[in-house]
Amino acid sequence: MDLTRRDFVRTALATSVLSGLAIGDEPGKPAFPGLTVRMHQPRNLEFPVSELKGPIIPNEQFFVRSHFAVPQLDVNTWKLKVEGAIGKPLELTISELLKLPQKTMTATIECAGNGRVHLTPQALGLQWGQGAVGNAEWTGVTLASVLNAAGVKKTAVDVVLEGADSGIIANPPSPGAIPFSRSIPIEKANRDEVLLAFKMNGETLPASHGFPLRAVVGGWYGMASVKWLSRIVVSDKPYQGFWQTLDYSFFERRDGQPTLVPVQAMSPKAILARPGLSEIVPAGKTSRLFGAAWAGENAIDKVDISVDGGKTWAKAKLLTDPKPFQWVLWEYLWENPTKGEAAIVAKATDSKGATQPATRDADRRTYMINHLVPTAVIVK
Ligand SMILES: Nc1nc2c(c(=O)[nH]1)N[C@H]1C(S)=C(S)[C@@H](COP(=O)(O)O)O[C@H]1N2
Ligand SMILES: [Mo]
Repeated sequence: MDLTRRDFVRTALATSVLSGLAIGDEPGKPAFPGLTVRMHQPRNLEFPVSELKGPIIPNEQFFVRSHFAVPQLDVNTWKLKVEGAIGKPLELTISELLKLPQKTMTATIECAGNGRVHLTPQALGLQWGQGAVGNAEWTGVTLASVLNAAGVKKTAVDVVLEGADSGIIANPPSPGAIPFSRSIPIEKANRDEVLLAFKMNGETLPASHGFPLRAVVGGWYGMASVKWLSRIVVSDKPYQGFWQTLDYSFFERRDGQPTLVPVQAMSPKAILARPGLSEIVPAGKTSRLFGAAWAGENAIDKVDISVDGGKTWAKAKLLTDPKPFQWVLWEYLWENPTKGEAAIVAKATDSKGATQPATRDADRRTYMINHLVPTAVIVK
């Protein structure tokens, strides 16, 4: 079912009123019940993974990662500019975008810093636990269809996505106020898992998730999925913006030399939703271990579980169909646990055989955190 412009503006109004109410923090009253506050201004909120119920995370529970305050955009005057190495510069209104063929896609978005609290020594940056990740159904138009309308030149190598939000970053220092922006190489930009989305789980995109339009780059870490999209620049040179050089970059070894490259595709990873850290598990009974696993552009092949800190492994049961771009849910029935402390580890392997490393690779700096982390529980 396609969304018309009238529906869009109507639901958009309702959404902005609701989010307006949530902006002021009333003492003693959480503005976002059900999410863990990692930073108040700008708002950064984590999904408490123990609350995981089904494959789709409801909009109110989807983690929020924003570098600047939410820009207040009026959908009636908002336009998406398309410029650079193209035949014809465009300025698209929301009604023009809604006329392009619409597509709905389920995709997992994980922040590249998810799990940072597990790094030792402590790393700079938001101290995310396991919950800077979510899976939702996104509706929009493909970036390829917009690029097609603009007529991309043969010389194009990168597509820069720019948000309407901006500000000064202290560490590392930005050159004054800069907008949030990221690029996607032209090959990836033309793939149909790269959406410009105006709906999230069937509802108008909430303000904190990028209203009126955001990118959803299937299979990549969250920083590529630019929110509050305002401008697309097709570039004939590789883009070297702040958010993929000084920030969101890691060391790749080329000819033995560590070379900084932008963080892109998600690595395989499993998280344990239940039981939680230090939870008491009844001895001699059957306990259900439950969680999610994803592998970026690839599908999950299997999830292995260890209840002895990684010495022995057994296969978990996958509860949903493994597909690229979206997570699976899994469970494991732990029979007859014996009294004492136990360390649970969940390990994802993808369809290409890639899996999670036992130890942290320092070349990844403070991003792409998928080394195995045991969860200690008490059996009694
Ligand atoms: N314009 C803009 N887009 C952005 C960001 C931002 O700060 N500004 N944060 C990025 C990062 S780092 C992540 S992980 C995802 C988070 O998306 P969400 O807040 O909808 O969960 O948005 C990305 N898109
Ligand atoms: Mo992120």
